[in-house]
Amino acid sequence: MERGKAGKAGLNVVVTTMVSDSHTWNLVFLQLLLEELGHRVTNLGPCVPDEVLAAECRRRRPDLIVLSSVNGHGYNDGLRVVAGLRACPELRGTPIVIGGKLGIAGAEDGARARALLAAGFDAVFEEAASVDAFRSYVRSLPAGVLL
Ligand code: B12
Repeated sequence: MERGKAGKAGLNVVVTTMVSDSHTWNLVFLQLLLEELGHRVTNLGPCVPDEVLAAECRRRRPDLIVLSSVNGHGYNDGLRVVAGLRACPELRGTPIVIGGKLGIAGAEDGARARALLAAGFDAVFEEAASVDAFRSYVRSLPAGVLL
């Protein structure tokens, strides 16, 4: 689904989950949140295979890639997927973030987030409480604040 309500300013954002995850409302939530902030969102939907995700991002060259996962496999899926995205020369400098319910034991002590950052993510947002931090992160990106 692609919804282009925003004007020329703002970010082009790809919102997606990963191949193992069939949850959908997390993606709808993120799409609406980003559109409310004035950005243009391409929502790739659930269960996106790694190669489709990389191909879509290479083709669209978004300003931001947002991965969401809530099924408990997000940590492992994220480590694998970000390595694939960062291996594409066009996506080496693209902001890529991940969030949701990334494991099966809550947000833990930060070790999971540190490992995801080390693997190539620019930011990690665990659980619903991180939505405000995500909003601030988006506003901190060039063209992330609309005039
Ligand atoms: C509906 C649902 C399903 C439906 C999904 C239907 C669909 N088309 O979406 C079905 C029945 C298919 C399903 C299946 C499964 N589910 Co389910 N599901 C749910 C449920 C009840 C609601 C999810 C939902 O729609 N929430 C509404 C959205 C808006 O909220 P959200 O997803 O939590 O996202 C919020 C935050 O997490 C956050 N967020 C999410 N992503 C991101 C990203 C960023 C960047 C940021 C900032 C924030 C953020 O923002 C959102 C708004 O606050 C939850 C339990 C619950 N009450 O949350 C379990 C739940 C997510 N499911 C769970 C599990 C285990 C499964 C299954 C593995 C069950 C099974 N054994 O088969 C399968 C997995 C299927 C798969 N391949 O992924 C677990 C995950 C456990 C974990 N992570 O610790 C949960 C938490 C239930 C539980 N308590 O155990 N599920």
